Amino acid sequence: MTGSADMARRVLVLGGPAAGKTTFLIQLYGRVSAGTGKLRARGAPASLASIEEGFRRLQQGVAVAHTPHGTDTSLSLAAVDFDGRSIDITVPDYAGEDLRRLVDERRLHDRWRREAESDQWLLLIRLTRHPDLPDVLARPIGELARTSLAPEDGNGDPHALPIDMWAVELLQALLYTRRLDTDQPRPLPRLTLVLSCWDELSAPPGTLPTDVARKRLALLHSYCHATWSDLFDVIGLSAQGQPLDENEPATDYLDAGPQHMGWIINAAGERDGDLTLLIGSR
Ligand SMILES: Nc1nc2c(ncn2[C@@H]2O[C@H](COP(=O)(O)OP(=O)(O)OP(=O)(O)O)[C@@H](O)[C@H]2O)c(=O)[nH]1
Ligand SMILES: [Mg+2]
Repeated sequence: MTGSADMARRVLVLGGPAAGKTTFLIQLYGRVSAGTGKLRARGAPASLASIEEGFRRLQQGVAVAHTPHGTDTSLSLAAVDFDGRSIDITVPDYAGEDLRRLVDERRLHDRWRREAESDQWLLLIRLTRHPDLPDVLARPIGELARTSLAPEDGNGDPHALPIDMWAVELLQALLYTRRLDTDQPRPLPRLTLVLSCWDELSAPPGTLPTDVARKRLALLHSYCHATWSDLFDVIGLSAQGQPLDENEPATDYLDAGPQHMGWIINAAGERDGDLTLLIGSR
């Protein structure tokens, strides 16, 4: 990192298996390095070890690999924003299954206690990995838990929770640990619900991410809204901009480079190529 920063910002990216965490991290690094968005690099990152392999894969136009169980790394970026303020951003990477276990086992290891202290939480949910989420108000909870599992979501476990209930449990556990060991009330971290792999949703242009969340993740959306109020927002993300194969290189990627691929859908439903807007976004 270069010099001391005006602000250090720890960003916790939360997401289960294949939610798109690693791909987002790599693309965020690419955008910050390219220097075309809200946040620009002000020096080389201390280490690229956490994203090196995935970065090479995206350069070659192929999908990144699954992050192995037990991984505990983070990417640190030294950046500067539009107003010339220097910001150090630290984002961890880990295997989604490790986060899932946190809720299943109802135990917060030291690592997650540490992560819960972050300034901002980005909760990534990839809706296509989950079946159409049923009407929570009209059906009993037990029935929902049994019937709304995707095979890859529940890993065949009949007790696994549907994604919106799982996410509420996760947020509650992290908030609880954040309040431990302190007598002082702590401010809430900013919370962004990120609907990842938005390109898979085939949503018409102008669709508001918050409307999709309200409809498909009703329980989670109303919980976040009630708890976080104006510190909560919903953003769409397509870190890749399109599907990528694990072996067959995508020619657009080879031609343009990954730093020109991918976009967010902001709260107003507009597409924006600046992925750095997710950091400290409103
Ligand atoms: N269509 C589409 N696919 C994406 C996008 N982002 C990631 N993917 C794909 O989703 C899969 C999982 O992406 P990862 O970035 O490895 O997800 P992860 O959350 O790090 O997964 P784990 O490491 O297993 O926890 C990969 O096959 C990616 O190519 C996107 O924006 N659009
Ligand atoms: Mg990963």
